Amino acid sequence: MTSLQLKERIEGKAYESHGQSFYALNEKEQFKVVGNAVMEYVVPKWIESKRKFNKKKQAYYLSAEFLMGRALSNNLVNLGIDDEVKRTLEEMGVDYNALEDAEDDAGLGNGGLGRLAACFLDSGATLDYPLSGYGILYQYGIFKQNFVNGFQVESADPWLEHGNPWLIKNNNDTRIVEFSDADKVEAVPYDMPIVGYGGDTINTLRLWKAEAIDKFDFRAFDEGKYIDSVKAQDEAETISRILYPNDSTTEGKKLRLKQQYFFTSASLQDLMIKYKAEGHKNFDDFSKLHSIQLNDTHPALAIPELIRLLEKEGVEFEKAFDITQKSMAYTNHTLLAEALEVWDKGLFKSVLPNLYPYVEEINSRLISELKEWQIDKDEWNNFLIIQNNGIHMAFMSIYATRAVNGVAAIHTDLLKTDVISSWHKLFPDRIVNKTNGITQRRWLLQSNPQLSEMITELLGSKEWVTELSQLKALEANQDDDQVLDRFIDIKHEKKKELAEYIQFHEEVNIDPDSIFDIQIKRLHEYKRQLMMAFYIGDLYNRMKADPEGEWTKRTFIFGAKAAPGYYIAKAIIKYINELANRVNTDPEVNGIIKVVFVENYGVSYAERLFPAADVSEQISTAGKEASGTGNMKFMLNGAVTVGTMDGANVEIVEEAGRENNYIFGMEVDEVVEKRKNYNPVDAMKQTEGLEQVVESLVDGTFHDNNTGMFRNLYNNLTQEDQYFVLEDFESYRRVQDQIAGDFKDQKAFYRKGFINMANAGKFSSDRTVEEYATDIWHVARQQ
Ligand code: 26Y
Repeated sequence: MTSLQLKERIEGKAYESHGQSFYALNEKEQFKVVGNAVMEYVVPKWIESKRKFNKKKQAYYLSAEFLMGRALSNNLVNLGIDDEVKRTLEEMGVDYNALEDAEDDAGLGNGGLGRLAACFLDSGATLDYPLSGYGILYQYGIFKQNFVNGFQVESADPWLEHGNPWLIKNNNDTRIVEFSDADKVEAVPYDMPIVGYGGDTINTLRLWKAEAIDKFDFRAFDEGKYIDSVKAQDEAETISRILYPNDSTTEGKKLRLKQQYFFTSASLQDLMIKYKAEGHKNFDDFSKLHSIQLNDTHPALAIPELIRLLEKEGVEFEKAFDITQKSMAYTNHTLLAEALEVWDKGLFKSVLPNLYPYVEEINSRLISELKEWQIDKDEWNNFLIIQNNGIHMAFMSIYATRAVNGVAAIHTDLLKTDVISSWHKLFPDRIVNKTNGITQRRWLLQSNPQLSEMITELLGSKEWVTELSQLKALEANQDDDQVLDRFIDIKHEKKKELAEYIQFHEEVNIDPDSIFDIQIKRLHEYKRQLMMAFYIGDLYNRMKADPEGEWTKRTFIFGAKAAPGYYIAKAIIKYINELANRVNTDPEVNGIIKVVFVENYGVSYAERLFPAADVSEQISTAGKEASGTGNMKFMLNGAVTVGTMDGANVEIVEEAGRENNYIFGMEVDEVVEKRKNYNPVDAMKQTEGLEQVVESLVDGTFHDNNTGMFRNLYNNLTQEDQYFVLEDFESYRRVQDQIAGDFKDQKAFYRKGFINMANAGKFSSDRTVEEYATDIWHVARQQ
């Protein structure tokens, strides 16, 4: 395609879709038109990909969340037409960066679990694996976050408002989902192309939108009941209206249950209809052609649903169970007991009366096996799917799938030895580890072109883009002054870019010469944003006491959304904003330290933050963070980690060396030991300066606008401190102070970051997907 052809295509699209000249359109419209032009390029390859995977075994990633972010640059880069398109747009007088910024993020996820799904799709397509995604087309993605007086305020995210060029509605594949005999809706699929790097494979993310079967009630309209006439449509659409902005804590919400059933049932019907259309006379080969990965238990209703659908096709229960078990695998993403999904039995029966009997049958099958294996009755509550009026989705998922995996080595070990150890004894081969990963295409190639270019030059090839382990060869350059200087210059440039962005969006002026110390992730007590805030509070107090001291310049950056109903998390946001306000307006310190809490942290903001980081904060209480994936994005961009021995941090330091990172705090066994006998007030009083910081919550230093929030936070800490913020504070402060010292020798400091980058190879999602494909899915690449 020549640049003239592309120009004509873009101009033609504008006439067609807007009845206007391309040049008269606003940025959002221009983005859409360019997206449409790119789709013309995508579609033929997409059809070709579908053809090459036809009749081959395929993997299906069922997930309630796909945190995709933007697609324009990703698609252009992966298609290899980014230079060409940018040049053409430039010739047309279009500012590409503005166009890129006009795309709304596809924010169909809360955090790590949703972003992991997106990275996996990118890797699957890049590696030419037949991997499709199945999820929900939420009308509203993760809420938008604003700060008003330092408080988080949420608003809706109407990401589809201006249309979306990447979604193709496929009416022919509409399925009917039956909640009960009287409650049925249509599931209408919208397909998004997943363009692999190199453009050889284009896979599909199929997102279901709920609609009424009878969209308009003529009778009601005739009778003048206008609202009633569209009531059915409105009710049906509610099912795919909004992503639950909740991570970790489950709330027995009827609508969430409906969402889960809605997309799993539609997806399975989809697979079965296609299977039958291929001419299979029975379902004997179903599990040989399908691997269904359950992304946590959110799609676990797929288990009884597949059995139900198979029985409807005449397959008897035992056989259906066998096919289901052979087809499915389950990924666990949490160690927090409160995050394991348990549905109220009454609620379940009322929403899904036709499905419930199958859950009972699965449970009965389990009981007969427990008897057969002579498991002591006292132990049964470690297994029973139905118990105490609850339906345990994790138990069902372990029992009725082929493989269960954790997402980092330490997490998988804790699953085996603690959380589900009884199951591990029963099925010693079922639980396996698949350490998470991230796609280097988005998190380095696109978001950090400067560093990418340097890497390509040093390695003499661009192969690292699909073979990240090649970064290891960069270790040979770790003592090369010129290389380190250039690495430092690039980091500085990314910090300058971020500083400009933050100046514009947050109206805070930050200094690119200071250490950029960044914590970005969902807000949760176990992730301990509060501990970093306490460090800043303590540092502030020390600086005030010694204003003439030699203090290192530092910028502390936070980005986090709190679940709207998570009161303590919201109190922490308010506290950090108050602290930021104090520090940033105090002329005695604000030339040295700054604190910024960026508003509305999401994928696109993340793409600016990771490349600009010097220090990555991964400070969860040991044993609580399953893996983390932000930690890997920082590492890949050459930051050092200040972290606990938790999640994938363990493997990060295993790869890059403990000496190149800042590890602190209690380890898992110490946490277990400490919990037996912990007095938070003692811990606070024994740590110099800590009491003053904690007291500042309630002694009038900071104000919570009389909400009582800070008192609550204070009580929480001093009475329980279940995540050991006060206990770990001293060792955290020690490494943080050490960083301030180490930064004075820039070369030595950035050398550590460089070594981290060189050792990030393991954390490519290409490696992870390869492991899933070989060990669990048994699917083959098709070039
Ligand atoms: C049940 C519902 C309320 C719910 C919704 C979302 C529960 C959990 C979640 C999301 C969980 C999540 O994002 N977990 C994270 O998964 C990452 C990918 O494996 C891990 O890296 C990270 O440690 C874990 O917290």
